[in-house]
Amino acid sequence: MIFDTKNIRNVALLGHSGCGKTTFSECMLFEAGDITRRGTVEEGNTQSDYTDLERERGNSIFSALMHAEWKDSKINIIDTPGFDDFIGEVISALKVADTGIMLLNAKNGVEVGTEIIWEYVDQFETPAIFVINQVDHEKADFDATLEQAKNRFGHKIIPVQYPLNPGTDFNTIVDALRMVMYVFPPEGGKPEKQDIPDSEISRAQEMHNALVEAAAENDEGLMEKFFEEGSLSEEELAEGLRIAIANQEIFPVFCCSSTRNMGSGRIMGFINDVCPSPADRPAARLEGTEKTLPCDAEGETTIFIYKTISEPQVGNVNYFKVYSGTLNNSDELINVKNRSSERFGQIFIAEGKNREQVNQIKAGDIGVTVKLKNAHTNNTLNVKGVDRKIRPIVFPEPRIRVAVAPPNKADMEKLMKALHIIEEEDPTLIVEQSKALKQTLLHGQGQLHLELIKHRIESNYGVSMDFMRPRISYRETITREADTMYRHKKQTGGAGQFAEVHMRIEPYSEGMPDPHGLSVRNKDIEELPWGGKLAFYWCIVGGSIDAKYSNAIKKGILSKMEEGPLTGSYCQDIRVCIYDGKMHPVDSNDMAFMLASTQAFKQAFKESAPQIMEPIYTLDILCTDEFMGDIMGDLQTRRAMILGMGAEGHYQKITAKAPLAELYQYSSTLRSLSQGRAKFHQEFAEYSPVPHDIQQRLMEEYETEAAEA
Ligand SMILES: Nc1nc2c(ncn2[C@@H]2O[C@H](COP(=O)(O)OP(=O)(O)OP(=O)(O)O)[C@@H](O)[C@H]2O)c(=O)[nH]1
Ligand SMILES: [Mg+2]
Repeated sequence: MIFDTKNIRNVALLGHSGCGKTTFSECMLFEAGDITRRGTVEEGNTQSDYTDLERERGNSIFSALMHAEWKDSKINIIDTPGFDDFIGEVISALKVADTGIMLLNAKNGVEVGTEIIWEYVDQFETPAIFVINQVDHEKADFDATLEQAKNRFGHKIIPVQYPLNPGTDFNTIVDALRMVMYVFPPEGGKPEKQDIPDSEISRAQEMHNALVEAAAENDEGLMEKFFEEGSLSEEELAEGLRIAIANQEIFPVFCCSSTRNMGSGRIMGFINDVCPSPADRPAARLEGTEKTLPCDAEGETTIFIYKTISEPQVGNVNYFKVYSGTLNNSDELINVKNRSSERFGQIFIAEGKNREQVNQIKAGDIGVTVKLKNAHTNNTLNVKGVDRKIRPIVFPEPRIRVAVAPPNKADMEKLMKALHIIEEEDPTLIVEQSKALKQTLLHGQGQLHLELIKHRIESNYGVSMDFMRPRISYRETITREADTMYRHKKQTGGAGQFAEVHMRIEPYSEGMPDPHGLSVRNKDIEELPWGGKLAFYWCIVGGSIDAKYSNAIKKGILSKMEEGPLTGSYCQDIRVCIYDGKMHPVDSNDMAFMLASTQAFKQAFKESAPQIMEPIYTLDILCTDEFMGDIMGDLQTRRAMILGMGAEGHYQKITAKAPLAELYQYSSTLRSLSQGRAKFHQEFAEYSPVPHDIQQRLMEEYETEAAEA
């Protein structure tokens, strides 16, 4: 069946892990008649959580695309994972969704995951509705959850419904939009409509009035009518709400029990009647131009890939949204990124793992394809002759890193190949071959994210990998002045080698005075590729060293700065003055001067109170009161410095600085300290000196390593 743009609804299910998104999606499919039995996450038989990993864990890891036909609409449902580690999946779903369905857990209220995800909903300006799920739970507190949502997300939160009897007896919802009461049979599904009892009328009426007012507020005509007649017809109300929701002026709130299948049908009805179609959303923004692209099935075809995943046997599976025009089976489109022409030999609509081939997908709709040659997440493909680029999804910076290596060195190439395949499909993973650390690093969103990548590599590509502590990118510098000289002399039969260099080294700082007692002939201040500076001053008087050797001398210094004398780390912020030396008319050459300066530098460095510097990161931690003590206590064991504490919403925010060396696997620690209810952000701040005992230990370790090598 082919759906017109105006009948398409793209919704993303969003919310903190465990609030019930996957269970809710199962209700939607069941109510729409797409499945005949509702699966559960416990049994591992839902449409959405179809990968082995998800079934084993009982959590969503990947976003899953499904669809339900409801009245006139095809509702594309993207069920997203709630775990923070998989935020990339949420972001890519939000890119193509036209409505976000934010589920709250009635027993927990607004959770950290809710907050994190809301930031993105806000950023994408996605219209949203809230569903307070799990109202059947014995600890469910609908009113408190609603209150928290209002406090957190503001006056735009307006309830449409409330459960009459939340808790284990739950079976009744009062609907203030339709002014009717739904009573569900024990097995859930289709409710019986009843009049709202007298005892509830005033509460329901008050809610109704708030909805009418909110609906009228954004439309002058409706406002007038509302003032004149004191009410609006059902159609007018729906129209007012439609505009208000599309403009993110209101966020209506529903309630539901997904395990009992009570409430999802009404929500789908609302999605059909009131939520925006892709054509009701602002035209898509394009890269590199002010022009925008309206969602019009009659336009020239443009599609955007929001997600790529490789499946064993199948290869790359690409999920895309048609932004303009209509994609027909066998169409050829050109990928803007690499100009490669791709034939869409098979296009599908999806139901989790299952795909159904179709002939056509119209603007606004979401589809799947396989066997494209060279197309990935964030690529735009156009019909020939069109050169549009949909603004790409911006994925978050990585938050943790780990070093990896195969247990068997010979498998390195195989491992890198597999990692690159996963990196290509998962934009929140970055694979780095660090020359400085001599390690392969994975940068990801969290421990779980990386664990799952390991699992996939092992099961799909038959190569294992070990996680190791990543080395720290230390820096070396000096804290006082030292003068030294070095003579390089070699007499081996024929031509000898001779060079003598006298140098002074000092800690470099911006705008420091000229060196005392020396006359500076030339200043060369070089930014080092790893940060910091080398100030190289030529202070030779009377031609004791020919200026033609200055380059070789600088090179000699740089070679040692690249592999510092203390631990082999980069050196930085040093001023070197070459002020005397000797040369030999026959035996001196570039090589001899390079060697002499390297040795002189190394010697001087050790005499100038050298200091190892370590990277310090700023941490912003958001948590609830109850976990503050434990989190602070843990920070104290990490050489952290607390910079500030204060309330942020109903959270506490701790700002601290801590050495990167102490933050290995911090995200896991924080998760277990807070039962998953804290979040943090870390950012490089500066280099600062390591304490004396650590410096000693690092130097000893380096020496042992060097001796073993
Ligand atoms: N009592 C009750 N339990 C529910 C309800 N909805 C979901 N659950 C349970 O909550 C747990 C988590 O449900 P999921 O549907 O996997 O939650 P999710 O939001 O998809 O979680 P992630 O995929 O990790 O983000 C399961 O044990 C469900 O059975 C509900 O309405 N009532
Ligand atoms: Mg899920």
